Amino acid sequence: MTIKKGRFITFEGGEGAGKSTQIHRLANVLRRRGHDVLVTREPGGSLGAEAVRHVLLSGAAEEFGVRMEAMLFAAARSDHIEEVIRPAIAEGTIVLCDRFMDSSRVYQGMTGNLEPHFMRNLERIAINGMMPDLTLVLDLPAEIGMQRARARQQKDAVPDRFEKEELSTHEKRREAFLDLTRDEPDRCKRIDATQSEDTVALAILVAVEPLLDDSDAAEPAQSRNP
Ligand code: T5A
Repeated sequence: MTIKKGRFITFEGGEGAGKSTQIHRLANVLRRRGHDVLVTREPGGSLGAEAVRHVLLSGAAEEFGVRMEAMLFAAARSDHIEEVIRPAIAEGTIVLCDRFMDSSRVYQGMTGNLEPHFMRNLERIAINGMMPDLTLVLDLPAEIGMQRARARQQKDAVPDRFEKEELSTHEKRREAFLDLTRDEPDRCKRIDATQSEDTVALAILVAVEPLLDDSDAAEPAQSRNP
């Protein structure tokens, strides 16, 4: 009996960069190729973490400070990993996660000005060894991302806790994500998200392909169109 290899792929980037769109496209391609795929997201993805998601994105935790928010993101991440991600990977599933630890590094660490030492310790405890095999950083100017996010929102929807921040803050986050791709080039790949959805999907498939072992798949490849 061969043991299927689980994989852990995370999608990162600014608001409206196209992460959800591309995760679903990639999931469809991988499923057509016979892989077991789990699509999940942060903050959230498990019962406990979804409860914390509401507290964070509604802004209810904002008044308690960025340190408290960072700890809530970490608590949600720990629950998500132990309840959902680690068991799925152990079963040979390809887990695609919309945001993960790099969002904490950027949003709370970099633009939240929390001390690197504190952030590193929090990350180590939260992820408990569950490092992504690959992180795709969808990169585009913050202004375009915000426009896309606003266009998608329903007319009377209010921006969440993080969307409402200054454009200059979102630009700093873009730079911080790009720094990650330079600091950890083996794990983090930059994807030009200004391109059409189809072109971005193809670039993502090219980045993911080396991780895949189609002998793990249940059926032969049928379609390669992302
Ligand atoms: N956060 C999260 C932290 O601060 N710390 C953390 O540790 C974590 C995990 C999560 C918030 O929490 C913060 C970061 C975030 O602010 P969220 O609601 O989950 O918030 O939102 P986001 O992850 O930011 O996701 P968005 O929904 O804003 O954006 P996506 O998923 O990147 O974009 P998507 O796919 O929904 O696309 C947006 C629009 O653009 C169009 C789509 O059709 C859609 O309308 N689009 C394109 N248009 C043109 N060309 C393309 N190539 C396009 N691709 C998509």
